Amino acid sequence: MRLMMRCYASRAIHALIIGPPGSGKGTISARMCRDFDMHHLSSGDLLRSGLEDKQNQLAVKATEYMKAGELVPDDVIVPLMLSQLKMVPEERSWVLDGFPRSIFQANSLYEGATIDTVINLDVPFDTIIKRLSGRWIHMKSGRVYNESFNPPQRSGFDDLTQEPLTQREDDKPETIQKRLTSYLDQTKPVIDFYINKGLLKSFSGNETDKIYPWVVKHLKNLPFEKDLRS
Ligand code: G5P
Ligand code: MG
Repeated sequence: MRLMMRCYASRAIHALIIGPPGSGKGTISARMCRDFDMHHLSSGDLLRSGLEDKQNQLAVKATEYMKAGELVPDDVIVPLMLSQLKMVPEERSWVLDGFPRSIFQANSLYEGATIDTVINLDVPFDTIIKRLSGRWIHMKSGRVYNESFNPPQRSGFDDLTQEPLTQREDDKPETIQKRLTSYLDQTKPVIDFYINKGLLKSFSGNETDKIYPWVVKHLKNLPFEKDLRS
């Protein structure tokens, strides 16, 4: 199945995945990377990996915002993400997870890159709140687990490295609430931005396993792939 999906694409796919905290952006991006051979760039993972280096000034500046469940300022995140994107080889497909999250970020990205599609995950907030309390992550790689949905093979340890898993500081109930509020205030307008550009595709539901096959179908039917098949 994986090989078949790869040869549908006549050129690299440039996709964004947006949605509220805990909507499954990381989980679905990982599956897209597996099935479509894409490069995954997650703004949250990049910021968290920088936090391990206490000399990293950017990470130091970002920490307080992340802990508080607020968005990191645009002047920090935009240069970080655009510079990371420039490092991806031109022929490579990519998915940007968690960026952009403000109209300023969306405009900056629109000027700096071509986007083929924007996948919007529309998952109810009560579902999200239940999921996040059971989330465990492998900090270095960004691999995500969940106690009920996709548990690690050995409880508390990463499947590939066998290193210990941790819980995110911003997954505390009070911080989750703040993240949801900042999503409504700052990130929801980004949906209208991409509707106006004709790029948005929304997927609604409670279960990633039901949403993902629709995402696959959508990616396989992007216009440039149809051209290849005709
Ligand atoms: P992040 O790291 O981008 P959020 O808040 O956008 O954080 P998060 O929490 O990473 O998003 P997600 O990636 O959408 O969530 O979801 P996920 O990790 O795949 O799934 C959540 C949990 O549900 C997991 O345990 C998963 O296994 C489970 N799950 C998935 N599907 C199902 C299912 O069907 N059923 C069940 N039962 N479980 C399921 O950003 C963090 C912070 O960084 C800063 C901000 O401070 C932000 O708060 N930041 C930015 N600031 C400014 N601008 C930006 N662009 C920024 N990007 C990051
Ligand atoms: Mg994530």
